[in-house]
Amino acid sequence: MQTVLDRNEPIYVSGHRGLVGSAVVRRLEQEGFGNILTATREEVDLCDFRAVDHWFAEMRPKYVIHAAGKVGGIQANATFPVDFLFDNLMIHATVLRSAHQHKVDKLLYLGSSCIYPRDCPQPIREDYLLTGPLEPTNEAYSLAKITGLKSCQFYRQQYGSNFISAMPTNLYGPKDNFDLQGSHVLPALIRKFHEAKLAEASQVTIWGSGSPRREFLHVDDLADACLFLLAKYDEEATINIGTGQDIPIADLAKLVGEVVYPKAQPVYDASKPDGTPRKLLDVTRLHKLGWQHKTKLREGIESTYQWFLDHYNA
Ligand code: GFB
Repeated sequence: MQTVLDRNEPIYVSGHRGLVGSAVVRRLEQEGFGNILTATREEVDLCDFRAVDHWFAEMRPKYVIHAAGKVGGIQANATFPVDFLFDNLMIHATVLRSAHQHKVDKLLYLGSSCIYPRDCPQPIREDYLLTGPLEPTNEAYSLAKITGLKSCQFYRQQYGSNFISAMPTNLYGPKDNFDLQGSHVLPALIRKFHEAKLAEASQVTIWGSGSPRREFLHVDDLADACLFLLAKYDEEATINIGTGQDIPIADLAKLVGEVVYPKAQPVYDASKPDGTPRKLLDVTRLHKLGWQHKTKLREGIESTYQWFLDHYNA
């Protein structure tokens, strides 16, 4: 079945200022959607049921792409589990409840590849969910995102809501978080090599051993996949979104160094956690539906570094 998306109907993108939300808004504008609804945290606190319900009653979105969430890298997740659990639980509980009560036609909820068990077989298929223990460094965030995924399935079972969920792999791109304490690895390495260039430093410190492998999808590709799924996917099962290729952190560091500042050599800080050894997504189902990513990793790093230079006065 295909949902014929009416570009004139109101479509709400939560988290529109963030890495994912801003990419989704850019894509919707490119596609000619003329009624994109967004709300700042000051306009509506997504952790406040009454505020969200009042906003939905007033704005009456027909579609929702739910990209809002409290996100962060391995260190932020390991340091603030209460915040990552509570904020993300509330953010999807309020939005899904109001989406149901105010008869949203279709909602797409975005999770994360960290929902899967730490040591499950690779590449990770969607049906590996809840088959083993989670990675401790991001267990709180993962539990919150798993309940979001399951909530979409329960609304479908109990009320027939067309709420779908997708699990993206690690993302990067414009409007990423470049703060060295809270960010993910790719933007952190861009900033670290950039600062090494400014200081003419000979080394850049990489956390952990460099042996974990990660898969990286450019956020513009994710936004394209979101529109694709909003139009073409109506199933209860969650669906992975990724590139199907991963890279050791050590090779990522070399690649970022080549793009930003080849003179600095990576050195490894073993006191920092490695986190999940690997979390490569199986994207067979998405490929069978007809979607493929476009942005190659090196191109994506180059364009993200250019965005960083144009927008981030580090
Ligand atoms: O991207 P990252 O912070 O999160 O770390 P995860 C990925 C790998 O990069 C880890 C290493 O093995 C880090 O030790 N790394 C090396 C660094 N240098 C750095 C650095 O300077 N900064 C950072 N941040 N990492 C996240 C979850 O896990 O994945 C989130 O915590 C979310 O909840 C996200 O699911 C997609 O990929 O390990």
